[in-house]
Amino acid sequence: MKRAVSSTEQPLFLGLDSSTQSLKATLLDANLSVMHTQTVSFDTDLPQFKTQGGVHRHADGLTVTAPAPMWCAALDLLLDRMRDAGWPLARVVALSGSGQQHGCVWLGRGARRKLQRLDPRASLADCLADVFSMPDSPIWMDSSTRAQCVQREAAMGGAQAVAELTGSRAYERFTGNQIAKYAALDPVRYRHTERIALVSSFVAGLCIGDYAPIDAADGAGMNLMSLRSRRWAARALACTAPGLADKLGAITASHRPVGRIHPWYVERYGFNPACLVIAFSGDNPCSLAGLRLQRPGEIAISLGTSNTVFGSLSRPKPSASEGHIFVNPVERDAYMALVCYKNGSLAHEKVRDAVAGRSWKRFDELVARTQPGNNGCIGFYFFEPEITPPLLNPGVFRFDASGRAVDRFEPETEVRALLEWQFLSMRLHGGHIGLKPARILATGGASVSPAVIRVMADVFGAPVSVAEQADSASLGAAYRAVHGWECARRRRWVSFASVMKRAAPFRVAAEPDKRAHAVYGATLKRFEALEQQVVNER
Ligand code: 5FX
Repeated sequence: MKRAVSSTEQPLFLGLDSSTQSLKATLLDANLSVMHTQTVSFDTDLPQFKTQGGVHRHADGLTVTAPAPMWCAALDLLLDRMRDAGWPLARVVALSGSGQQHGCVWLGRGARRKLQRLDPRASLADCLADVFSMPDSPIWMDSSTRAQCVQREAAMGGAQAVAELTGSRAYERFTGNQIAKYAALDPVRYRHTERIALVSSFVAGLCIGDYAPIDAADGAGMNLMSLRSRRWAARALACTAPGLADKLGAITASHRPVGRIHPWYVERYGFNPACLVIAFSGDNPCSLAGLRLQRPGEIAISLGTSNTVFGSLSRPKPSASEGHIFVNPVERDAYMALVCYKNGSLAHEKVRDAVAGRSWKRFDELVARTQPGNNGCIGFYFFEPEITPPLLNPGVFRFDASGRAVDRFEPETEVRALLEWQFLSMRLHGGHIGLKPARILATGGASVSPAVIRVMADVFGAPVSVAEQADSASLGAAYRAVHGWECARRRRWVSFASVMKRAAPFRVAAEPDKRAHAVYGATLKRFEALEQQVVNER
């Protein structure tokens, strides 16, 4: 099976996306066209891990974890499916990947040796069954570290100081606060932990059979890295846990190779032994690459398990009140600003199931029966503790045109209220951190709905294009594999834009309606005041 790619064969590029609910793969040809995709869904394909939506929600309502061994089993199954479907894996010259951000994987003493000595006769799940010092990995949906956030912010000089140092004030889900919690809970386990990886760097490590460095874009979501120097910040490490720098390993630029694929993949699946593994990054940085956001004023709205709104920035202004600044994974010396919502697609589905008989078609028909502005009705659908605005005590709140709280809306009012809430909130909070769109790129499951795209275009007053492949993180990971490979091949920095010239342009799916946009402009102040009222009351 071992052989190099011959000069007559086109090189191929692979992107992996270890997201909250699934592991996906995207295979690209040399013209950047998608040849194949493949998905493993954690709940249904790996029922032995008993996840719901890829996670375990704990009884306190705040702790959310995912079983780390599941990510190994998922990669085994994904590779089997790629091989069984006849993917030409021997032609893959570079691969990269994406991971849900902030979650961490704790690897015990001896884990590195086990990674290095993967045995091609056994699965990853079997080879690595006992490498985890903490098999339940805290993930981005967790909100259980308020105490650690307060304590670490105080130690670092306050929320604004932390935002300026790391790009965000201390957030419950950010890795540094999670490490502080679990290191204090069980110091012995912490001492016996050899490496703490992010989900992204962990899966990169599975590919190279070694510990892989954390890339600067995902590293910015930890409250541990200096945003400007792209190194671990001594002040942030000092108030987290002893000896942490050694356990975290190095930080690398996102376009850099972290190694070649481990022989395990060559023996077992026929990969090309020369296949380069480019640093893995977070799902949002990878989506930024997948949506090829390049010009100022281009913003992305990703409608996934989390909803996010983000865009590229050259001069970031980290704020203690909202949003995050991460490192841009595909532009040198640039940044990205992001606002994240926990109540994304699951909130959307809950409302659909309650009033539209579990049907997206029916949901869209109901939206079409109402007018922009929803006759003054506004709702807030916090089924889970929320990140933006920060709210630990969930609940659903509805207000009629006179601002009176009401218990229920008619089905058509309810569906529009859900969409208007999501996009008005993005316009409000994204605007506060400088995300003012001239053009929007939409991605994620709900972006296929014309009703969703219409409300989005009208709320923002900007044309919306829809990514053809809803999973922009896995596509972005594959694009980053191309970019990293080009930089490595030419031994110099190559601009991402020049590499992406070959990719097909996005088509505009909705132009904004001026009148509808004016209605939303007039609604925004009222929306902001009601949101504040809801937050104050919780
Ligand atoms: C971003 O800060 C988030 O927490 C989420 O979008 C996760 O990355 C979802 F995977």
